[in-house]
Amino acid sequence: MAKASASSSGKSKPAAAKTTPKPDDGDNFALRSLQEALDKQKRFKADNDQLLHFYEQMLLIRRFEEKAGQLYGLGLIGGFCHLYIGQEAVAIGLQSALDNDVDSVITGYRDHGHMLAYGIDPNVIMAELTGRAAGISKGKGGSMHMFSTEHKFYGGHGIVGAQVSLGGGLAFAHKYNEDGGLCLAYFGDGAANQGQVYETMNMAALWNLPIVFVVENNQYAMGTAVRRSSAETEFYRRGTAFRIPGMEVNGMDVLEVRQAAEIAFAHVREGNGPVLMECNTYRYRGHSMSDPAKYRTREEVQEQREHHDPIERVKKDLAAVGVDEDKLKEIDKAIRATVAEAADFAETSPEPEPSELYTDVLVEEY
Ligand SMILES: Cc1ncc(C[n+]2csc(CCOP(=O)(O)OP(=O)(O)O)c2C)c(N)n1
Ligand SMILES: [Mg+2]
Repeated sequence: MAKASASSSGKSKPAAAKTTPKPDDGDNFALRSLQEALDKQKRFKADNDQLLHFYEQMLLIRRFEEKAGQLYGLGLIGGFCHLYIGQEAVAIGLQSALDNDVDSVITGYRDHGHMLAYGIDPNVIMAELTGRAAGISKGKGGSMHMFSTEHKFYGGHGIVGAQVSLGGGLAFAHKYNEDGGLCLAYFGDGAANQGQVYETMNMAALWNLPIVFVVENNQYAMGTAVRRSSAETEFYRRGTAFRIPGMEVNGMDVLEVRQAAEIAFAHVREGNGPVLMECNTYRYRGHSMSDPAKYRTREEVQEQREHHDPIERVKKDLAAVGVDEDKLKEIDKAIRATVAEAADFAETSPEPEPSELYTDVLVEEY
């Protein structure tokens, strides 16, 4: 009755205005405080040596991946192979801010760059790609399943989104063991729609775990563009339901990524619980080597390469502080030689013995 009379009078207020509580300013501030800190100073103040090191590391990933693409084309790499070209600034910006004595990292199958960011020998990474005994996973993991527990790098996972829950476990271990470390858990924009990601966020926030969730938003999940798959494309907002502060970062600028890492890691290390960081980036190559990439135009890729390339950007920064072009060429030459040597090693070193089929299957012997 009341409803009918209200509508007939034409004076009813919209339902949302009556029921939506005002956001709490305190909570709101806490969820945006890291973004505000980043907005105040967007780029890390690197000295010339640090800048050169970022350049060198990103270029190593680029050249390594180009070579891996060639070896794949020659049939020397079997199975899947997902290249990281275009996304280099994300792994380098973040991992350069880690404390490698205590912090852990976990990611999906697009993992070569994250391994190289540790300074792990390119020979053993390339040898893993070609399935050789000298590979970092003894040639039995391949492109998607690389591990280095020595560096606290826990893979290399082929199941989309699974690494996020495992990352929650790593963060739990940091807290339980009181080792002062944090876990950096990377996942893609596609993985961000997996249910287990949010179960992990809930538990991580509830238990105040030291974890930084990083969405590497490269705009596509296989052939599906973000806007076709995701109702909320601003991934940094997705922690709001769990009171996890979000940060939106230009993943094509290594200095911005590094600055965001400084802010996020300090927050986590102070015992404030998880952070969700979205790094906006772009993959230049197909999803994997077998992707014909018909879901986007050449012009779109070209636009990113020409105007947003992370390596070109750092080159401009280096030029601005007076680093000579010849010096950069020299570095490129040395990197090409390192990568050529890694490819030779990966082609010529022996395959695992057949008996290796029966090892590393179970943790213990039964
Ligand atoms: C649970 C699961 N579902 C589906 C797949 C198949 N798959 C492999 S990669 C991928 C897309 C993931 O995209 P995104 O998370 O954006 O990561 P990106 O490849 O862009 O780095 C899919 C659906 C899978 N490996 N695991
Ligand atoms: Mg993606």
